[in-house]
Amino acid sequence: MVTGRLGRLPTIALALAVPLVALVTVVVTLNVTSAGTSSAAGTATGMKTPNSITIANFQFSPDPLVVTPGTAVKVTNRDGTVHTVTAADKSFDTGDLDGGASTTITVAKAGTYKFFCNIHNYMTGTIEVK
Ligand SMILES: [Cu+2]
Repeated sequence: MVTGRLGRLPTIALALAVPLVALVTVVVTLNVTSAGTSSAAGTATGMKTPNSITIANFQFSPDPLVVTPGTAVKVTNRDGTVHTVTAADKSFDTGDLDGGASTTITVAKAGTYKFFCNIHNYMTGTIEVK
């Protein structure tokens, strides 16, 4: 009797657990799916790929910056020193950007653009337009 009861209990627990696990799996899957869909639209131009380049501590970030063609990219210089964002192929150039100042550059065509600071040539970055 006792053995039979003990033997039956896990079966009942299992019978209850299986639909519960299935339900939880479905709910989690739905959440992940909806979160993925909404974040794809929400963060495409937000958190994941900001339309901006920040210069700080003699570094460009993000690097690479990925944008779609024609995107206006805001460049902000957070250093106390003048910097530039100058394309290697000269397709864009902020010119001298004072510390604390910001400006906007636009890259119309798809491609990978290497750029550098015209004052500190060791400062380099990349914009991927696609
Ligand atoms: Cu510089």
